[in-house]
Amino acid sequence: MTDSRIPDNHPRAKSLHTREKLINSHLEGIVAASGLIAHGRGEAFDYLLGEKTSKLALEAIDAAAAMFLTARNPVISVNGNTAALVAEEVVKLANITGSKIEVNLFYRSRARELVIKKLLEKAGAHEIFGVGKNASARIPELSSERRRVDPKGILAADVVMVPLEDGDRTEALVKIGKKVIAIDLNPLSRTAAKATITIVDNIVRSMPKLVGSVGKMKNQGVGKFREILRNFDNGKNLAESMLLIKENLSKFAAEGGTERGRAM
Ligand code: PTJ
Repeated sequence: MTDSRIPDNHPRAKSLHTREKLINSHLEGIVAASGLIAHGRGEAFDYLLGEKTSKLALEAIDAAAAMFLTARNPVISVNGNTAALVAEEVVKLANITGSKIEVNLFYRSRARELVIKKLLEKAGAHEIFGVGKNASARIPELSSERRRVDPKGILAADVVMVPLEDGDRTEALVKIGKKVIAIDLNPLSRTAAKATITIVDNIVRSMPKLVGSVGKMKNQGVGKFREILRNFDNGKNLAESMLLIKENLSKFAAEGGTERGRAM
């Protein structure tokens, strides 16, 4: 474990605690070394997005909720970072949407599969797909370890949620007919561009909001879900997220560079 000396009144205490959680999870074998770098990239975009869930992200969250609620066989794909940061929310989302949970790793090892499975079970999950021999199917056109999927999980799914994904697999999943929901702070990433719905937000903020949105929407009719999905345009949402970054930069610059430096 790391030696936590983060004072509660530190202006970036929340972000430092998240980092510490990831570092500890890396030491426990949950998060890949590269997952720490991936988080740093995400943090950089979070700065530019103002470190809050935008109206655009809320629209994507509602569209994702509608997609879950119209899915026949939804699956939430979990990697190391997702497990470390939002294991409980993954289980809540799976329970409220009737989704399966599958472990799917870029840096796959038996030890990591098992430690992530254990973490998800501790968070309340009953059945975890994609572990060991169960990941016996292959996604065509993909050479990374992410090609290995569970025939009863991702392979059979109509909707797959892939938080913190690499672009290759998102593209491959879409090619084999899956609808893909991604969470990615980087609106410029290939994952963001290739997914059916991209939530441009920090997974730590957006997962509880997604659970809340499903809860609120759940009792509305399927007609309402379809209407939300018809009105959602992922390309437009991403383009507007890019413009939001531009507007934020203009606003930060107008506030004065040194003032900003104190706050972030
Ligand atoms: O656990 P494994 O073995 O499956 O490996 C997982 C990583 C994350 C290492 C692997 O999927 C990877 O290399 O991902 P990438 O290609 O670096 O992409 C990660 C994306 O997630 C980047 O575009 C980041 O901006 C984004 N990201 C990082 N942290 C967050 C995030 N998005 C939302 N919330 C975050 N907290």
